[in-house]
Amino acid sequence: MKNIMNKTATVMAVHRERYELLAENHMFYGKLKTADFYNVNERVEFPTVGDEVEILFNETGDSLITKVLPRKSVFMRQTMGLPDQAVAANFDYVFITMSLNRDFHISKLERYLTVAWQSGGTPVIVLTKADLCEDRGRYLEQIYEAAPGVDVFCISSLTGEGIPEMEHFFAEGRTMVMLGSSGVGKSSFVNTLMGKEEMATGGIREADAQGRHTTTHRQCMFLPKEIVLPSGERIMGGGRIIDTPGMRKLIVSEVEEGLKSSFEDIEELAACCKFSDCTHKSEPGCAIRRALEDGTLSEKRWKTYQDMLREEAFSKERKKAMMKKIGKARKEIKAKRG
Ligand SMILES: Nc1nc2c(ncn2[C@@H]2O[C@H](COP(=O)(O)OP(=O)(O)OP(=O)(O)O)[C@@H](O)[C@H]2O)c(=O)[nH]1
Ligand SMILES: [Mg+2]
Ligand SMILES: [Zn+2]
Repeated sequence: MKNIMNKTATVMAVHRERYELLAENHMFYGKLKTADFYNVNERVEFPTVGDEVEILFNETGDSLITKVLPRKSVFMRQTMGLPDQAVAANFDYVFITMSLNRDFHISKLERYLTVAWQSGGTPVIVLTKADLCEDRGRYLEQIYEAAPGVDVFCISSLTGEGIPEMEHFFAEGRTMVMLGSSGVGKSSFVNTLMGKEEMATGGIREADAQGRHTTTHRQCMFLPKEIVLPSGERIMGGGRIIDTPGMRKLIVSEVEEGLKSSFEDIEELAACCKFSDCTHKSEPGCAIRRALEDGTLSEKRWKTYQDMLREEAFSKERKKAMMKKIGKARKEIKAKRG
C-alpha cells in the first residue's frame, strides 16, 4: 500500500483543537486523527509546540496528525486532576525568566530550574526589566548561590540592554523556550527579538505585581536572520523561540533527575553522611547538619529542597490514584464492548 501524502511537519502553535503546522516552508492547519489519539487502550503523546509530527497531508482542508515523533526535550506541566500536559518540545535552551523587581522569589527560581534540568534542555536565567532595577547585586547574589554554573543575563526589553550578550543562543538551528510567571516580560522579550509586536503583552496589576495572563497559547516563531535591537544595534538571529503562558503554579512531578542537577551540592553533602540512610536530623556524622552549622549550606536552601521532596511525594501519590481511576474506567469500557 502506498501513501504519497505521508509527511512530517513541525507544530508551530496549538490552538483549541487545531494545530498550526509547518513543512517545507509552508504553513497549514492540522487536526488529530482521532482514532489514533483517543484509543483508550493506548497511552499516546499528544502533540505540543515544537513537536515533529507525522501527518497525512490534505491540500484542501485540515491535514491529519497521525503520530508524534520522539522528542529530544520536553517540558511538562501538571494540571489538577488531568494527565500531565506537554507545554513545549524539542528545544535546546529553557529561558527561565524572572523580573528584577517585586516579583522576585528565589524559591520560584529553584522550582523552574528543576523543571528545566528535567526537561532535557539547558537552563539559562534571564532577568528582565533591568531598566526598572536600581540594585541588581542583591538579586544576583541569591541567584549565584541557588544556581551555580547556570548562565545569568540581566536584560531590558525596553532598551535592549544585555541582549547582545545572549547572541549565541539565537543562532539558526537553535530553539529556546520561555518559562516564567505571568507578567515577567516573556512576550516583551520575544517581541524585542522579533522586532515587532508578534505576541500581545499586558500590564500587570500594580497592587500585587501579579500578571494578568496575557499570553494564552503557545507559539513557536523563527527569529529574524538579523535582529535589530531598540538601540539600533544588530545581532545575528535565525533560531526559533517558543513563547508560553505564565504558569500560575508549577507543580513539579517526578523531579528526581532534575533535583539531582539543581541541588547537586546537597546531594553531594548527603553522600558524605556517616550513615547511608541518614535522615539529617540528629545522627552523628551528618554532613548536612555540619554544613548548616558552619553556614556552607543555608537553612533556606535546605528548606526549599525538603519542600520539593515533599511536593514530589505528594504528586506521586496523586498520580497513582489517578492512574488507578483511569485503569478502572478502561476496564469498564472494555467490559461494555464485550
Ligand atoms: N520597563 C520594562 N517593562 C517591561 C519589560 N519587559 C516587560 N515589561 C512590561 O511588563 C508587562 C508584562 O509583560 P509581558 O511581556 O506581557 O509579560 P509575560 O511574561 O509575557 O506575561 P504572560 O503572557 O501573562 O505570561 C508589560 O506591561 C510590559 O510592558 C522591560 O524590560 N522593561
Ligand atoms: Mg506573554
Ligand atoms: Zn545526614
